[in-house]
Amino acid sequence: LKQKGVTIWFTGLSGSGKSTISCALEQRLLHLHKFTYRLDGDNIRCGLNRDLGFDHQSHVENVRRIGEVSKLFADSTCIAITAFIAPFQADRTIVRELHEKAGLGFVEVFIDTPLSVAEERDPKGLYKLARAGVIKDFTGIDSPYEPPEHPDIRIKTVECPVAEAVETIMKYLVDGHYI
Ligand code: GGZ
Repeated sequence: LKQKGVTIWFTGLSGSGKSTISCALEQRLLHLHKFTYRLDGDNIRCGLNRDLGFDHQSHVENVRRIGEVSKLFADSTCIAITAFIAPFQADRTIVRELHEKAGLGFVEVFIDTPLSVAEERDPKGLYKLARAGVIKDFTGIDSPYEPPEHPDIRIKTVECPVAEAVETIMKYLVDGHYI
């Protein structure tokens, strides 16, 4: 007997809404008594990945480690939710293949918010610092973000409220028998 878990992999710019939507999804799943765990900057970049910065190689290694950890959570039958920028397509593809080879679900959710909107929101004031040159290698400003061309789910936050985004993801998970 083998139960299967799944990783729900959010990707998008800083300030795109990954944290907000992934937290709301986690709450929805927890209220349904689902075994769920969310990986984000607070519990990963402060611990396991505290040796990593934001240069190209650090983004690659950050995503590689998060991919391996989320796979372990999914392997334990958990619904793993990850909320990181994960800027490079090649690295996201590697993580998908890692899951698929292990027979685990992988659902890529692109939080599709234009840079202009994310920069306007600037919840932590980081875009302002990046524009001023105080923060270097900031994703979207002087470091690239490669949007997924074929995400499993695309959420356009400009036209889609948080509750609706959560329902879209829930429907995908139920219809695909992930949960
Ligand atoms: C991008 C940075 C940077 C630079 C600090 N570039 O909006 P936030 O603040 O809370 O999320 C961003 C977070 C990015 O970390 P991730 O682990 O998600 O990135 S990645 O998957 O790309 O490796 C941002 C903050 O850290 N931050 N400096 N230079 N984001």
